Amino acid sequence: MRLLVATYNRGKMAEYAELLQELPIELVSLADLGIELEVEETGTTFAENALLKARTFAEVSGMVTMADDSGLEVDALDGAPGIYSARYGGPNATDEDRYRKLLEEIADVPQAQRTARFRCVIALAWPDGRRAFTEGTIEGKIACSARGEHGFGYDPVFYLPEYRRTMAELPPETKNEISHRAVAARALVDKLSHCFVAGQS
Ligand code: ITT
Repeated sequence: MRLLVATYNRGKMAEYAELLQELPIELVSLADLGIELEVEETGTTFAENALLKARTFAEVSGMVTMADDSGLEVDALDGAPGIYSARYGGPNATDEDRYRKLLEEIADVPQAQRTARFRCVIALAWPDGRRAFTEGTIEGKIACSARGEHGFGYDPVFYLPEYRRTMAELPPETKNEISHRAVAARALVDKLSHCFVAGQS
């Protein structure tokens, strides 16, 4: 079986290559297929946006396709940037612009109230219309300044009290054991393994 991992985010792609390596399937990227297509994320939830991406690319490729919609929910901002995490800071913002804007916005929020979580919803879409979802979260706090070189996105400002490090300070193997994406990917591996047992493709 071949599975299309539909993301243009290189950080996500690298993580899925590790997270899904135990599956006896060939992972195919959008770059492998030469697909360049902008999917407008018009949904109001992570699940809706993940499904929009997975269905669109399943239709275009004719392959079983997974996509994730993910982001950071900051309690002091009532859950923002949430589904708008990629669009926070405007269309030309870089990852660094986005986390700097976040740090500025909550500069006055005290330590105890800087709680946040990363959320990842994976949608799986078959060309015949079947679909499945998995989800993962990880709780943490927004740091006062950026630290660390690993990972991507908001990782340098996402502090894990248990590890006393930001996500970007953790080795990639550790992030891939505990992250929101790791939790969602493990559930996906379980679901896909059942498909194999059931003889589905
Ligand atoms: P695709 O839609 O092509 O997959 P994207 O980057 O636009 O790529 P999303 O719409 O799901 O993906 O937006 C995710 C946003 O949340 C984006 O700004 C990421 O940097 C951030 N994000 C998601 N997972 C993250 C992680 O593990 N660490 C840090 N930031 C993350």
